[in-house]
This record gives sequence, C-alpha cells and structure tokens, in this order.
Amino acid sequence: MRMLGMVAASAVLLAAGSGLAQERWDMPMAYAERNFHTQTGKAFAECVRIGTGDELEIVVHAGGSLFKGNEIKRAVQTGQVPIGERLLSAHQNENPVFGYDSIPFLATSYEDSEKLWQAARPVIEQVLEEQGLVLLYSVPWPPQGLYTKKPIESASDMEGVKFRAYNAATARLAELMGAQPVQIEAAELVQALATGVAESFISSGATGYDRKVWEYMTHFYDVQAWLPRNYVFVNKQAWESLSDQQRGVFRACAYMAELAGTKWSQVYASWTVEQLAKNGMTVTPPGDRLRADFERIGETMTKEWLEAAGELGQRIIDAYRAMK
Ligand code: PCA
Repeated sequence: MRMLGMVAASAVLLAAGSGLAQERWDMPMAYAERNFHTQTGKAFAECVRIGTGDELEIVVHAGGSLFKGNEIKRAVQTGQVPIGERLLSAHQNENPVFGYDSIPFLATSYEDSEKLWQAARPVIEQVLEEQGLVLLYSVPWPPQGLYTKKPIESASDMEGVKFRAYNAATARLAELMGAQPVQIEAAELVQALATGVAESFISSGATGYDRKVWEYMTHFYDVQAWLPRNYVFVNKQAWESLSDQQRGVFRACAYMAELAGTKWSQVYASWTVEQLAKNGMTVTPPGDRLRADFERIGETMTKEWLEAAGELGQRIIDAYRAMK
C-alpha cells in the first residue's frame, strides 16, 4: 500500500513537471523577458499552478509576443485570452483616471507610490469592473527619467526633438516642452531609436537597461518624476468560471506577486541605473533649470488631469493626501 501510494505521488509530481495541467491560461505581457514585471508574472503563474494542485497552468508570453502591448486589454476584454498584464496609464485616453500614476511629482518615491495606489485602487477596480475586468495586482515601474542624445539644460533644449511617448501623459509632457511626441511600445523602442523615429524619451532605468539604449543614447537625467504601474487583470467571465477555492488561490498569489514585484522593482531600479553608467552613459540628476521647467510643466499637467478626471480623480487625490 505504502509503495503504491508513493508511486501515485510521483505520478502526480511527474504530471506537474510535464505541464499536464487540466486547464491552460495564456497570459500576454508586453515587456522584456528579463524585466522584473515578467519575472513577477511568472512567479504568480507558478504560485497559481502549485496552489490549484495543477488544475490550472498560466503560461506567460513576454515581450508582446502573443499580443502587442496596446492590444492586450482588448484581447482580455473580448475573451481571446483570460488574463494579461498592461501599463495602466496606457488607458488614459479611455478614462483619465487611469493616468492617476503619471502626474509629474505627485508621488516620486516607492513609499508615496504605494500610498497613491492604495488611494486609487478602489476607483480603478470599479472602473475596470464596469469594463468586465477583475483587477488582480499591480507593480510600479522605477521612477521616470529623461533619456537624450545630447546634454539638456532646460526644457527649451527639447524643442523639435522627436520624443517617444508611452501614454497620453508622456505625449502631453513632450508637447509642453515643444518636442514632437510619437507613441511607441517598449518592445519597438530600439527600432525607433535606431531608425531616428525617436531621439529622446522618458522611462525608467529599467527599460533603458532592458533595451540596451546606451547604443543610441548618451544621457540619463534621473528626474524621478513619477512611478507608473503595470497591472494584471482577468476577464470577468473567466474569473466567474473559477471555483471559490481557485479564486482564493488567485487572490493569495496576487498578494504575493504585488509585494515581491514591488521589492524587485526597487532592487532593479538602482541596479539598472548603475548599468547605464557602466555602459558609458552620463547619469545625473537634472540641473536646476531643467528641474524647474519640469516642475512648472508638472503643475500644468496636474491641473489638466484634475479637470479631466473630475470627481473620481478628486477622490483619489483626497484619499492620498489624507494618508500623507
Ligand atoms: N517602462 C515602460 C513604461 C514605464 C517604464 O519605466 C516603457 O518605457 O514603456
């Protein structure tokens, strides 16, 4: 009996190792394989596989390989895939509240980003729910800085520069500097820099490192302007098809992923900025004039966002201020 039990147990383990899960969920993600968001997604998937006793296997597809970044939300909403990850502020065109995390200088540290997320989460959850989506977890990108091919002393040095934007806020910021915005996914960033479609952009040290941008860029101004977020979400019908127990596993794994991913983001933040310098880039804080220009632009953008996001936006800001 004991032998039989052991044989049965190893058969289960074998099944686990060979991907014989009863159900498979494809999970498109938009960023590089080695990026911490992707690694967090994989840890989440593994947690769900173990937690469901191999009933459900989530298969991560990194780098926009299954769906491009800007296709992922629609793919999940229409049920082409049950789960996915996307940059939250990319949906700012649909509803301004999604851009709550890309307001310059509102929250510039991990601590403040966490508070702002706690303030925003119920609102974001509600808006997504109305769109047939269930929010699972969210992890911040490191603070955003400016990449250029020449020294920049003030915003006016950006006049006419072709500027890669990743959401409405970065496009607006480009406009306010007199630069020319063009929307490009991180997966296509290098091609855009190589062909001259883009000459500058704002992003984290992480994305600069992931995409080895030192081959094209010379300067990284560590502005620390905001920490935009990725979020992982599920199609509501797919969510409802799960058992209570499976949903419990998803929630527990999401909780783990948010904590672990945020830690990895912090570690990756300083390490990747160091790698930019090691690979020959000039890494420096913005000078006083550039900083003052960014702050002025930030004030304009804050005002514009509050007007656009209306009552829901105000609710987020009020809840955030109450936590400070
Ligand atoms: N990297 C992503 C979004 C923010 C970031 O740091 C990008 O550049 O597309």
